[in-house]
Amino acid sequence: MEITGIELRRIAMPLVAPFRTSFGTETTRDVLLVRVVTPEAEGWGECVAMSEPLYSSEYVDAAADVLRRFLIPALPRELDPQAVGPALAPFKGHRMAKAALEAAVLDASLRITGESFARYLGATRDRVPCGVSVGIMGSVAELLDTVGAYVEEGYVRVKLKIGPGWDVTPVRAVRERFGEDLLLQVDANAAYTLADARHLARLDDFDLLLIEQPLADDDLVQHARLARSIRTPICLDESIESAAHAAAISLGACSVVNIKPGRVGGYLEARRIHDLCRAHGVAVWCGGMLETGIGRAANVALAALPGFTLPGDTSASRRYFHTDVTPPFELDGGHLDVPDGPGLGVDPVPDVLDKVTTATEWIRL
Ligand code: NPQ
Ligand code: MG
Repeated sequence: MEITGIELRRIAMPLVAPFRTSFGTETTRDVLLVRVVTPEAEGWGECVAMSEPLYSSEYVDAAADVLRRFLIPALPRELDPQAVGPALAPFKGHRMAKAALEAAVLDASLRITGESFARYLGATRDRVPCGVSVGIMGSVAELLDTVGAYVEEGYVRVKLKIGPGWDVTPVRAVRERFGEDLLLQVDANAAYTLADARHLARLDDFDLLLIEQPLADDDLVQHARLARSIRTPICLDESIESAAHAAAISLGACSVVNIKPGRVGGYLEARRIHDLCRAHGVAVWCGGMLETGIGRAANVALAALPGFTLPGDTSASRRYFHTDVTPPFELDGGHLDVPDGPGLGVDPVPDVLDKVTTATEWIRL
């Protein structure tokens, strides 16, 4: 099956509430969608880069540029998901752009063969338990209200975004209000240095599942040192960009890995990291990048693999958006159903998609 052409579509999705992390505040999700068209089916991929290079070096305009200038021209005309990674490998980095293109090829291919993402990736469950990521708030009272509402909705695990000046106090307050049975973890998005080790050790009192990315992306050696001076397990996010990086585990830099398909260059690399970690008895969970229903569908499929033993940031659509571009993902007893239709198993709703689209570009192959 030959690819006819590829559409790059920019959409602007207003968030239900501003999302504040240690690196900034977002009010609108600026998303690049990739649509691969063939005579028999089309496939969708979502690029998770942010509009600014604050989480990683990637950003949406750069992703669109590298896709149109280098990645799409290098793509084999024949629709073959396994061939995408090798064809794009000569181009360094730009993993989020590569992941979106590979996902779109994979979706088109699976829609033709009738297989779901979940089945193709090797999922062993038909629903996944869901966690929620809670931004930095203006006050502890506001945080407790927000967490309370998510717990009411059924989320089985809560992750608090932390940073210098917003760490021990909010974590203690949430632990005291919601009790020791609440599965609780924190995410610093690289906001600390090893000089903060004694301060971070104060979080040991709160029985956290893990602390995610306390130090800078490239501070693997310091993460290994920090791991020896705090009891809370360290989970890496930003630091792990490939299966090769996941070998950081063997350095003692972390004992848990957050897998985000975009960050590591695609769902196939994500599966390789899963397999590696599983073989070493290292827990993994599926991260989130405020995806629309398109990226969310694929993440939920990935999270259904057997090594994903911790709840992911695979929240319901309404956590982020009043109106999703697909039929909304909704929590049922703290779980999301894994789509089982061909490919992603969900389709964008044309009217909604048109309303949020800010630009489209057609690239003929
Ligand atoms: C994380 N995500 O695990 C990220 C980072 C993050 C769900 O906590 C716009 C787009 C804003 C992507 C803010 C969660 C974002 C973003 C934070 C990703 O580190
Ligand atoms: Mg993170």
